[in-house]
Formats: sequence, structure tokens, C-alpha cells
Amino acid sequence: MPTLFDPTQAGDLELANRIVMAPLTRNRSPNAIPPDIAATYYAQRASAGLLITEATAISHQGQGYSDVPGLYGTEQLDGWKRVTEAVHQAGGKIVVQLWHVGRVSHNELQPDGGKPVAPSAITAKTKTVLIKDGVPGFVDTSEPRALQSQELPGIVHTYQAAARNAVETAGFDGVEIHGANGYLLDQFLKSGSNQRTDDYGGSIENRTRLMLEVVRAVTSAIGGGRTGIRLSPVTPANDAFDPDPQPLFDHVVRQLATLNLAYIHIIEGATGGPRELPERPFDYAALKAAYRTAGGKGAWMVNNGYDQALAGQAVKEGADLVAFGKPYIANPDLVRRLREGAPLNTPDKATFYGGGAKGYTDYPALA
Ligand code: 8OZ
Repeated sequence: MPTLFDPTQAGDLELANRIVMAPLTRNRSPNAIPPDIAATYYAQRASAGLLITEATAISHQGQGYSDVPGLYGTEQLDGWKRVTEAVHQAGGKIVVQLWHVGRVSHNELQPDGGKPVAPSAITAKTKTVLIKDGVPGFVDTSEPRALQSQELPGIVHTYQAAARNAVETAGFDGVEIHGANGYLLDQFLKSGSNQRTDDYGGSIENRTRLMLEVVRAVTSAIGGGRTGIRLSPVTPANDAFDPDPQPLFDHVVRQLATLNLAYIHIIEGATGGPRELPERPFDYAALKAAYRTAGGKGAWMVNNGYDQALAGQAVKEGADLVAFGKPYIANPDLVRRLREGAPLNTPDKATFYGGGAKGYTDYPALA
């Protein structure tokens, strides 16, 4: 019986253990360029089997928060190159999370101050982070405009270009497509945000179309074995809602099963919150069974609120990888701490979003 600490394979990625650093937004990348200390931050955490970067915008249009990084400019790719080199030097593996926020944005963050884009012109009841004079603050997201169907191939192409640049130029081991948490691809999946009447709205097949086009474009550029995807069937994050998530997500994973992905990353329950939502029931075992029955061979990665005991149990019950979020903010040597049953440092919420080294690279490892 494998444990959390045994090596494994996810597609083409050979991982030293089954502990993953979840993607964590940190808002420390002015002009969308990862700072030099990002290399230190990620390298400090390189004993994880896999590091997933913070969500990283594939285009200016895909930006929704102040000071989050991108993958669409030379200096951004150079910044990431410094990160991947430091992580590889420390013996780690790192993939970048490809992000288009869709409607979860603000005019001030968009090209020419324009409207954010979305499946439908429905404002998300959520907030984004704007940093003014160095001080982060939460503001309402702006009213979006509905994407025209002829704009969608350009977005698919942008995901593909970002994936290619990530691997070929920035030196990443692969990519994770951000299909979760109420951002663009999740907005298309769920009928609460998608009221389109073209081929990208209405039926489950239609709402799934954009995500699958993106996955196919990315895998054709860099290979399925270096591509993962993150999904959040029931999270209320960013006003995401679908009245009938089980058949929707069972369909999504059955379709993904044919694309030979490295891994499927599932957020169970509310992102960063309760694992069980009585008002939004969901059968995760059935989801995994749908994927395996359809021939899916990718690693099954679970996330949300895991501690040592719950993670050990998940691996016993057949999870291949367990992603830890907040514990990784405060514990660069989380793998060692979990293995030794050592106490964990407590993350400081005040320094999650924005700032510099404090609360970023200064959490102590065990002596
Ligand atoms: C926290 C703050 C801003 C963005 C996500 C990318 O939830 C995020 C995010 C999280 O996936």
C-alpha cells in the first residue's frame, strides 16, 4: 500500500512523493512579472512532489487582480525562467497554472479599461483585489460583456501559446489548466454564468465545449502527459453555480479521459472552506469512477482542507496525489513536517495577498 511519501508518476511527470503544493495567489508580481524572490519562495518548497504555481494570466484580457503574474510578455517569461531554474536546482518539479479570469475582473485591469469578458453579460457577485498605493483592497467586479463566438478561437489559441511558451521558454515541466473557481472555463461550464444560445451554451455538451477545445489545443502543443486540469464542481467561489453539477462534471471527466492528461485536480466542496456543502451535494467517488470507467489514466489529485490524517486516508482510498494550499504558505518543508508529524507553522492571513518577503519567504523550516 503506497503512502503520501512514496514516489509516483503523473503522465510524463516523475514525482518524488504524492504531496503537491496547490496554486496560491500571492499578488507580488507588479507588471505581471514574477519578482526575484518568487524563485526563493518556490525553491524553498521544492521537496513537494509537484509545485503548482499561483494562477498566471495567459493574456492581459485574462487578468483580474492587481499584481498577479502573466505568461504573455518576455519579461514575465524571463521571471518564470528564474523560478523554474531555482526549483529544478533544488530537485523539484513545477507546472504553471494557466488562468483566464473571464468576468472576475475590473475595468481598471483590462486592456484600454474595457469591460471584462464572459460567456454572458452577467456580473459576478464577487470581489477582486486592487492594489492602490501599495495597499490591497477588495472591490466589486465590473459588468462583463458576452464574448462573441468568433472571439473564442482566439482565446483557445492564447491558452495554447501560453502553454508552449511556459514549457519551451520558461522551462516549466508542464501546465495546469485552471478550470475551477468561477473563472472563464468554469463560467462556461455552469449555467448560472452561461446563458448562451450558440454552440457554447445550453446543453452540457455545449457548455463543456470551450474547456475541451482548450485542453485539446494545449495537449497538441505540449503533450497530454505534461497537462493537468483543475475543477471545482460545487464551489460557490466567485459566484459559481450550476443547479445540476453531477451530470455536468461526470461528462467533463469522461471527455477528459480520452485526452491522456497527467492529472485531474479536484477541489472538494468550497474552495478554501468547508469540504461538505449540504446545499450542494456531490459524489466525488462517482466522479472518479466516471473518469476511470471511461479509460482515464491520469493521476487523481484531491484538494481542500487536507491534514496529515485525512491525506493519509485519501491515499489509502486510492487518491494518487494530495494538494495542500494554506499549509504550504507557512511551511516550506511541509513534506518533512508531515513525515515526522512535526507541528505546522500558522499562516498569517494579513500577508497572503500583496507585500514582499514578509509572510512569503520568511517562514522557518525545521532545524
Ligand atoms: C485567491 C485570491 C485570488 C485568486 C483561485 C486564483 O481561487 C484564485 C484566487 C484565490 O483559483
